[in-house]
Amino acid sequence: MGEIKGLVFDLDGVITDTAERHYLAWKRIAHRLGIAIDREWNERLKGISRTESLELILAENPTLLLDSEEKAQLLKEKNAHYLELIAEITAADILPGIPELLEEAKNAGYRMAIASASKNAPLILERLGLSAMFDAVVDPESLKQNKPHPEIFEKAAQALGLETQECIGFEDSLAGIEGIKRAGMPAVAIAIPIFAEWLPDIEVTATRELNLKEIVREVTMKERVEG
Ligand code: B16
Ligand code: MG
Repeated sequence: MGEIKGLVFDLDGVITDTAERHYLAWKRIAHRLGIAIDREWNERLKGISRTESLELILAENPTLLLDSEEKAQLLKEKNAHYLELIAEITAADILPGIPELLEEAKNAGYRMAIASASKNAPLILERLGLSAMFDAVVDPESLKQNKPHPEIFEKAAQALGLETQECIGFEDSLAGIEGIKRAGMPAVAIAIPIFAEWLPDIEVTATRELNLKEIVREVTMKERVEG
C-alpha cells in the first residue's frame, strides 16, 4: 500500500447525526403501515438507499401488497418528513470531534470525499457549513449499485485522483464497511454494535474517539504486517 493521501466519509451517522432523523421518519411510515420498528431493527437501514429501505420495511409484513404508485407516495412522504426534521440543522449538529478531525486533515493536505447514499447530502453539507471542506461528493444517482457494493467508494477515490488503497473509509453501517473493504480501502467503523462477514480495520464507539494520526499510523502498520 502506498501512503494514505485521502479520506472518504459516509455522511449520515459519521459527519452528523442524521441517522437518527432517518430512523424517526421511517418509524412514522412503518407505524402507518402497522409495522413496528425499533432502533435495533433500524441498524439494517443504515447506508441503504431510500427505495431499498422501504422494501425492507414492507418485507416485515408480506400481506401488504402495495403498487408502485403507493410506494412512490410513501417515499415522497418519508423524504418530506425527513426534510422537516433536518430543516433546522446547523454546524452545531456536526458530531463531536469531526470539526477538529476535518480541520487537521485539511491542514495536513489529505484530499477528502463524501460517499453517502443520501440524495440529500449536498443540502446537509451546505447547512452544516462543510461544503467547501470536501474535494468531492459522489452523486448516489450516478451509481449502478448501492452499498454494500464498493462502487461508491471506488468512485470517491477516483474523484480524488487516488487509488482506493491510498484512502481510508469512515462508516457507521455494516453495508458501508462491506463496501469499503470490497473496494480495497482500510475501514474505520464508528458505533457499529456487531459485525458480520466484513471486519473493519479500526473500531471506535463514537466520533469523539477518532484520532487521525493514530488511525493513519495503525492502518499503515497493519498493511506492512499483512502485506
Ligand atoms: P436519502 P449514508 C444513507 O446515508 C442513510 O444511512 C440511509 O439511512 C438513507 O436511507 C440513505 O442515505 C438515503 O438517504 O433518503 O436522504 O436519499 O449513511 O450513506 O450517508
Ligand atoms: Mg451512515
